[in-house]
Amino acid sequence: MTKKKTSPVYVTRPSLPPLEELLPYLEKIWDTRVLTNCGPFHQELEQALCEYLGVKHICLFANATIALVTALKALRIEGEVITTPYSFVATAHSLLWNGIAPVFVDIEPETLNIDPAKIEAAITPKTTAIMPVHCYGTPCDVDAIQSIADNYNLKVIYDAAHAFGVKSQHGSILNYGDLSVLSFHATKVFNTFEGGAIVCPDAKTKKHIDNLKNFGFVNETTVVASGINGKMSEFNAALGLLQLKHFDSFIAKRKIIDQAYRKMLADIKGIRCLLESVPLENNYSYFPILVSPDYPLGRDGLYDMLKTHEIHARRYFYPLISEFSMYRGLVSADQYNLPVADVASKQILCLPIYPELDMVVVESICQHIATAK
Ligand code: T4K
Repeated sequence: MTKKKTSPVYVTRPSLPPLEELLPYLEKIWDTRVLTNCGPFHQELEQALCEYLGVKHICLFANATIALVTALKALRIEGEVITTPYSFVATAHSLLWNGIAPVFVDIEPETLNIDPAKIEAAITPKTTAIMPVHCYGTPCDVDAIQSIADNYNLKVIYDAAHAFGVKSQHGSILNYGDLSVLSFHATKVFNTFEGGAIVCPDAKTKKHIDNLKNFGFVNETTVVASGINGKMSEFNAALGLLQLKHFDSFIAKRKIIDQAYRKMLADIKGIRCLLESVPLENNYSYFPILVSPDYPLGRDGLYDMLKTHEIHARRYFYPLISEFSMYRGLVSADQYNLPVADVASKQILCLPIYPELDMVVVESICQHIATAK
């Protein structure tokens, strides 16, 4: 028997269904010649996702970034929006694309999500919304955020790019706020190669968003808004239908890896796994650890050392969004305003996790971490 090749190891690898299962879907597309513009697979996937995720309405998109931009447009958000600096840059970029000023608020040390206790102080007469992120799929403090939003009449748009399938005891985490945005990018737990979606609470909002993602057309000759082309193609939608069939098994495998890491990393000085979050159903999308200065190599030393073994961990999210040149000048981007995020970004390391990751590799990663000097 040939030895299975286990390197290089990346932070993630996309899960894919068996290729032969895709062929009947492709045959259908070739037969009908319906390639895009909200065809049958697109409609079928929207329906299937509503049922699977336990949400009322969903609008598929070409990717999450366009979906975030469109979500803000759909709710006519303007002025200032409170958000987290500890995220992928697309979160804040979606605000700039709408001419909105981001206002960064620090994060909680345990969840690394926006700290609700610090939101109120950042509200000004120009504030119109809050855009929190369920970072790594860990739910934000949705009740605290909603209560602030209600008090100040603000909208809440969740960047839920990491939160596919996450459920609390009250059901899907995607049902909180005014809108939630998902990513189906290749690096996400549920992928359609590229893709994304907006989860919305009512049919009227869905219709409005569907118009916006199709240039603003409502019929052949009428354009009612300055929309964009954000549509998901039939190929991506067909792939999504197939991925959904395998999704539960992908998550079960991720859970085993998550638990193995927790066990093997438990007693290593200077290494802290983020708290196991408490939702009823987790998605194990990332495996973040915090590497404190008393770890012999420090965070960057560990990152480099793993690389020499062809293990490509990633520093999600370093640098903070607030450190990029287009945000650096904002008052709220000042490091003194964001002490918890600053420390987290300097200590964070996301270890490889994906369904096909061999347990032998997980063991060797932990061994490298444990024996570093
Ligand atoms: N909001 C949040 C909170 C997000 O995290 C993201 C995306 C968004 C919004 C925007 O969603 P989309 O518009 O993308 O739908 C990656 C992803 O490109 C990005 O989607 C993701 N967040 C972010 C956290 O990570 P990179 O630059 O780290 O990706 P890359 O290409 O270095 O990939 C990481 C590893 O994954 C590679 O080393 C190997 C593996 N990989 C990657 C791709 C693309 C594969 O094996 N196959 C692949 O096709 O940003």
